[in-house]
Order: sequence, then structure tokens, then C-alpha cells
Amino acid sequence: VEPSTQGHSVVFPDGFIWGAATASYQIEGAAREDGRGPSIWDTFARTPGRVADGHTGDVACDHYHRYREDVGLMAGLGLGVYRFSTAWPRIVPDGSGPVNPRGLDFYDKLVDELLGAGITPYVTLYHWDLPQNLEDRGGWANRDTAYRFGDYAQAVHARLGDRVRTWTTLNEPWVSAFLGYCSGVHAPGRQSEADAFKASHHLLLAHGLAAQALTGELALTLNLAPVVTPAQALDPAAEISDVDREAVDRIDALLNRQFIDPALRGTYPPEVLEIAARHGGLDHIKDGDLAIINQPIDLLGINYYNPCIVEAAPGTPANEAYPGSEGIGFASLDVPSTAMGWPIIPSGLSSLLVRLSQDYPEVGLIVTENGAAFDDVVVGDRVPDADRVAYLDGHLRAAHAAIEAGADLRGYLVWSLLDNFEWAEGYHLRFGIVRVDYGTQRRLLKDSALWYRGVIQRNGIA
Ligand code: PNW
Repeated sequence: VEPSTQGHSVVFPDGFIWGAATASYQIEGAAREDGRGPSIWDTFARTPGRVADGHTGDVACDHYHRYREDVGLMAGLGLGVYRFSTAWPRIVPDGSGPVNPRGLDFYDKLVDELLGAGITPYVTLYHWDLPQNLEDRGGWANRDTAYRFGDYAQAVHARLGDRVRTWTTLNEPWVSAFLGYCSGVHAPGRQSEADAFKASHHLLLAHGLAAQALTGELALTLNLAPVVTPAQALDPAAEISDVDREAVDRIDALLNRQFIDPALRGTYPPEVLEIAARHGGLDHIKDGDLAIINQPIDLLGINYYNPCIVEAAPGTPANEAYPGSEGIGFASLDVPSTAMGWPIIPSGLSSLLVRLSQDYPEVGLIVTENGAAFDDVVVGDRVPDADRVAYLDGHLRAAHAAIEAGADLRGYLVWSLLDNFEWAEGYHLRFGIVRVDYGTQRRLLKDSALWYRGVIQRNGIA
């Protein structure tokens, strides 16, 4: 699939969904207000050395107090959908036990504000802010956490389900399990391969239990990436050797199929079971779990930033986030990259969407995150972020090419509406199409926001 080159106009199908995404801990602030309990990200960020420069989400974008203004910005951009997450520790401060109605009040008001502005709310129930009390009892490595998530999902649904139709259970369980419990670069910062595989399974179980408690349109959002060799990243038709093929398949199993296959087919990839068996065993996978995990869902949410580039590299130790990746090298490419250091390869989005539609035709697709951090500069009252415009332009053209090639892509949500707390990078990296001045909390539309408003208006790229 060759994305149409910059310059030609493209029009998306009628009814294509346009929106933007955020997450609770990254924007809300108000970390101690209205009965909110501590989460693993509060603990992690307040631990010296974990997050760049000791940044925390204590204040963030102060969205908790400024949500009306922020919904006004969204309305001005013409967003059809706003994807946000609810903070579990606001709603169930201890992770289990009593529901905190004041925590739900905030989302109740936010949903009403959105609906009043003609914007459809997409709620994600878990975007990484696990109640600390549950982590103290083992976190996602403890099976009980999945059941507590089911209870929490039910509580949110009971309050918002009359107005919210589209529900996402989890955001990127791979990141939660393997950056949180294996490499330890995300909260809770643990380093155990065995716990990471347990966490992965219990997150999937949590997805299934929550899906059973919800009604409406159900989604699961995954960080998916085409896994390719360096040569294939530049030319999808490039030849691949048998040893590189094995490397690609193993990483594809760990990153992509470990989550898609249980959720959509009720099976684990054999490679994942084999690797997990060598790292702590498989006792945590109980009879009947895969049937719970394999609930019917309507949408697969895809967060795409870049392909995963690997090749056979005999003797290489396993990558910290990929147990079982011994003998595989993670390669970088000599192509332009974002401030995050992530290579800019829009064609990876086309190939990913086309592959998913071919392999999993039963589920609709939506890009729930795509975007980029760049070193923005403010010039007077403008942020001329031509690099971000080019990134978004390229990826939207790639998404359009995938639709032309038959992918069932329903919509696109940019990451992110606002500059925000970029996890281990703190506030240094800015992903927003709206700039946030953290000193004054003033919002300023970047050129990319003005450009995106035009895209939404004409349902395509001029
Ligand atoms: C996603 N990786 O995170 C998250 O959903 C967002 O909250 C985040 O701000 C955004 O992408 C940008 O980082 C990821 O290392 C973090 O593969 C790390 C990875 C992938 C996604």
C-alpha cells in the first residue's frame, strides 16, 4: 500500500470519526482532591529518579478545574469525539470497597459538558493509574486485581452508562505489563519477567470481566506495530531471511498477538506460552479464563507511533521489555525521528491496518492514538509546528491508503489534545496540538490544531 504523496487531496468516507485523546493522570492534576486516592503513578513520580526532573502529575494541565475551557477548545476545533480516561483512584480510592461519588461527579459533569457541545465521549476505564492500595497487594500480578477492575467498570457504567455509549476497557496492556513490571521504566517500576506475564494475563482477564459488565459499543485499545526488519521498514517488498523471519514472528507474538489473539480468538500464540512457561510458568492461566477474555467487542483501538524494527542478532541478551527476545536486535533506522527518538514511518500505519483487517475481519478498527512530540517554539501567539503537521498529514494519508486497500477503519483520534505529562519523560516532551504553558496554564492552539480543524471541516486533506 503506497500512501498518496503530500499534495494530493484525499477525502475520507462519510461518517468518518475525527477526534482527540488524553488520559486522566496526564492532564487532570488535582491529585489530592475530592477524595481521590493515590495511584501507582503518584507513587512512582514522587520517587526520586523515576521521572525526568522529578515531574509529577500533581497539577499537570489542571484539567480537573479547567475542563469547561478545554471542552470549549475541542468544540472550536470541531472534534466529533473526545477520548479521555476515568481515574480509578478517584472513583474507588482504595481500589476495592466503597465508591467515591465525588470522583464520579467530575466525569458526570465532563460528559454533560461534552454532550452539550455536540462532542461524543469515548471513555477509557484504565489508562495506567492503578490504585496504590491494589499495587500494595501485588498489583496486576495479583489475579484479584482483575475482579476489582470488573467492579470498578460496573460502578462507572452505572453512573455514566445513560450518556456514554462507547467504552474502552484498557489502554495498551502491553505497556502496563512489560514497561510496568518487566523493564520497570513505568509505574510501578518492578522488574520481573514472571510478574509481567502474570500482569499481562490478569489485564486481559480484567478486560473480559469489564466487557461483561458493560453495554454499548465496546473497545480494547492496544499499542500495535508492524514488526519488520530494517530493510522491510524502508521497502515492504524487501527479502527476508529465515532467521530474520523467526525474529520478526517472535516479537510480533509478544507485542501484538499476545493481546489480539486472546481478546478476539480466545487463544494465546504458542510462542508466548512457551516463553511465559520458561519465566515463572503458566499456573496463573486458569481453565475458562480465555473464554472470559474472548468477549465480543465492536472496535479494536490502535495506538500507532512507529514500526518495531528487529533482526536476528545471535548472542544478544533479551531486551528488557521483551522477555524471550534473546538473539534478537532492536534496530534503529537512519530516517527522521520525533523528539521522542521514534522514527517517522507513516507507511507502517497502512500496513498495520491492512494486516489487521485481513487477519481479524470481524472487528472494526479505529486509530485511538497517533501523534508526535517535537521541540515546539512559541513565536508571538503562534506555535509554527510544521513538523507535527507533516507527521499528521503523512499518517492520515497512510490511514486513507489503508481504507482504499480495504481496511475497515472507522475513525482517527490524535494524540494528544493538550501537551501533558509524558510519563517517564515528564513535561519535557510535548505531544499536544494545543500548547500548554505550565506556568500560567494558558492554552494556545498550535498550527497543527488549526490545520486539524480544517481536516475535520472538509473530512479530508486539501
Ligand atoms: C502511549 N513504547 O504510550 C500512551 O497511550 C500515551 O499515554 C502516551 O502519552 C503516548 O503513547 C506517547 O508516548 C506509549 O515504549 C508509551 O512502546 C511507550 C510505548 C508505547 C506507547
